[in-house]
Amino acid sequence: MAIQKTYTMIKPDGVRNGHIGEIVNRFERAGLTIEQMRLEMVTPEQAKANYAEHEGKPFYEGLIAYVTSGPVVKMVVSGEGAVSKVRSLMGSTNPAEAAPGTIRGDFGLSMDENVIHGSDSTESAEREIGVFFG
Ligand code: IDP
Ligand code: MG
Repeated sequence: MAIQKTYTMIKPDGVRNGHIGEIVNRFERAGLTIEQMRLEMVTPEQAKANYAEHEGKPFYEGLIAYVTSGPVVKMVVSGEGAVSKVRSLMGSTNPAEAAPGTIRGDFGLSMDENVIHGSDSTESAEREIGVFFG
């Protein structure tokens, strides 16, 4: 598999609950490289662009409100198969179903407060890196 770049973001609950160091550590231990990293708010424009595929779904408005509610850590991460590697480290979307040892399985609280976002394809990664890092 080729070297890829992906976009990943520690959501407001992950920052608030003190999981930044642990998550960055897991990425580095998995052989991934942190290329860019910023602690800051998500703007409403960034939130809508990132979650455009979910517009109109019942949870969409809550998701936008949540992800803009407090500081996040925005990252570009690279490495061999980085897109799927980050998704594996994250675990399933619903923390109740995420395996122990995954970030969501270990730290996730609910569908909204599920700690982390990660691009789901190389196409999404390219788009999301553009949204968050210009
Ligand atoms: P992902 O974050 O694992 O890629 P997506 O299906 O892309 O999952 O959904 C984006 C985010 O929207 C999820 O991380 C979660 O916070 C929220 N979400 C997804 N589905 C639901 C739902 O059915 N109820 C509430 N929130 C949801
Ligand atoms: Mg997704």
